[in-house]
Amino acid sequence: MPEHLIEPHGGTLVDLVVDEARAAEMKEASRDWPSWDLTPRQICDLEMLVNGAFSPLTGFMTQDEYDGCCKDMRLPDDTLWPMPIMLDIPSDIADTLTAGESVLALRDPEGVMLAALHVEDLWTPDREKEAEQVFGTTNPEHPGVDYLLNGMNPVYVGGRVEALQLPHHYDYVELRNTPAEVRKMFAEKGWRKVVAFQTRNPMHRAHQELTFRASKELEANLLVHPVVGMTKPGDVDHYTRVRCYQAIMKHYPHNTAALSLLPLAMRMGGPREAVWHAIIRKNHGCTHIVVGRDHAGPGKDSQGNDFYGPYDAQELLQTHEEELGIAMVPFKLMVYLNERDAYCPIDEVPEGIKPLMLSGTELRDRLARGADIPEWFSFPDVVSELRKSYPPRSKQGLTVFFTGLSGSGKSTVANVLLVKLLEMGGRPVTLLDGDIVRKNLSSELGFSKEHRDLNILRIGFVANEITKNGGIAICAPIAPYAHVRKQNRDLIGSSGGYILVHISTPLEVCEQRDRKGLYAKARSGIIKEFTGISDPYEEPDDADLKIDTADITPEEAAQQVILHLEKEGYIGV
Ligand code: PPS
Repeated sequence: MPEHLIEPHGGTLVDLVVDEARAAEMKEASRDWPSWDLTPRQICDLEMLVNGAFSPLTGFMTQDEYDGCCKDMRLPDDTLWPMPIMLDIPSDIADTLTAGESVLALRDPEGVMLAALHVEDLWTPDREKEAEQVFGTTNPEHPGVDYLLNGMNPVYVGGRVEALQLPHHYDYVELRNTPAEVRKMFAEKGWRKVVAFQTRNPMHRAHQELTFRASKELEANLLVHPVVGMTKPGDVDHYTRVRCYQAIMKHYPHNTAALSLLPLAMRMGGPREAVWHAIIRKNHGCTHIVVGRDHAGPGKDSQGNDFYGPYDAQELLQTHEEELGIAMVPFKLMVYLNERDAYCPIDEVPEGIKPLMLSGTELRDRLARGADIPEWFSFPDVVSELRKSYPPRSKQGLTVFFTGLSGSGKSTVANVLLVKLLEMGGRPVTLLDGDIVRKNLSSELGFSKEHRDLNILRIGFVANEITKNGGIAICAPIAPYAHVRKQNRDLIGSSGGYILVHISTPLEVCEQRDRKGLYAKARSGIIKEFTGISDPYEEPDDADLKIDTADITPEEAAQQVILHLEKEGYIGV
């Protein structure tokens, strides 16, 4: 793109924060306004609107703006804007509003009023159509489509926004800069040409090589501009990533590169999202933006097919860069050449040389095993940050969740396991036995399905906290229902290890043992809703281990669990 078309330090910036007098007036008037507590994604969108990152937008889209944006990426005045920015609300809140009259107070989750929305439009969108137009698919395996179809409220409300304040952040405050602050920083540093690097992943050597190469080729400074709002579900958390970015910044020459965090909620919209990212970076005063392979890609569908072609984003942005006044720096995948100890774009690999790469899956696997991560792939200070957040399995927290009938031997085996793990040491161990939980955490609950589910979810909540913080939780309730066991697995599995042990001792054996005399009472009807007798037990089909204690000792059963944990890497030397 010709240099003269690039506008250094961006164009006009929107600022939606009102002055003190207007703020006082709004606070007074808000007593009569209906309120809406913003969702995490809406808070991100609001922040980007208010601080001017979404310039020229001055509020949430009206239907006209939305229709044009979805259809052909244009606002009614023909301005290019590729991503719909709407406020979605439930019908009961929408029913309290009148278009052209109402003002809606927008509040954070604690109820603090951040802004007012002057309601200009209210409508129920056709979200399948929106998905097709914006994302090119209605397949909910696309995370942007999933959020749109399954995570949003049914009514959209559009109109001008007036803000009292920006959403407050307590983390990395010095790195969270508004577009105006970023432009000011560039001006103070004398940076006229700045290339932005958008990322939602930890940065390794390939990223450093790519960005350094881009800056050198353009003779431009570099803004490392990672997204810390919402990214793709399952991504590395932003605390870990920011520590990695801080580490990598030391690997650029002094005074050539800066780091700033962007509170954007990504949609993983590939090509359209690349255009959106470029507008946002232009608003931050950048003159160039790096767009690599599969920019803002949503991953593959369950058939293994990509939603977009690897270079679709580059192609779409290329057609609009002149109009936008920010130049795209297209980059191919960077690979390592061992023979030359150097990185190069994949299409420039000399014949006969086999390039080296490490996939994200391979990296995660190596972290989980505590295996070596080669220096050609990542800087040791970045790897050390990742290792702190992703310790090997033998140092991760985990939950061993026993399920089985009353009298099946759960508690006894769980107690032996507790002792064996305490003998081994290394991690704190907590036993959440069924009976004990019912005396404390769930003392007011009975045995209806509703109460049993609540009991199991409470146990899951506590076990998750223990697991998240690196401890071992041993749980031993009956947990007769598969769907809540599954909910616990999903929750805890994202914090550490989760092992489901089905103590499958047959009902006849449990009843014969009848250590507490409960089966006799259940048979004679004194105890109602008794699991296995007058209440269901759904056998797990997802158990990691199945142990029948009819013919083995509790010590032998506990050993089976320990050997399984060792096999899975949760116990190591
Ligand atoms: S559940 O279904 O998971 O919430 O049950 P749990 O919290 O593990 O509680 C089971 C223990 O409570 C005693 N008990 C009963 N069990 C099943 N059904 C009924 N109706 C019932 N009433 C009391 C029983 O002692 C269970 O302990 P365990 O250790 O399983 O024998």
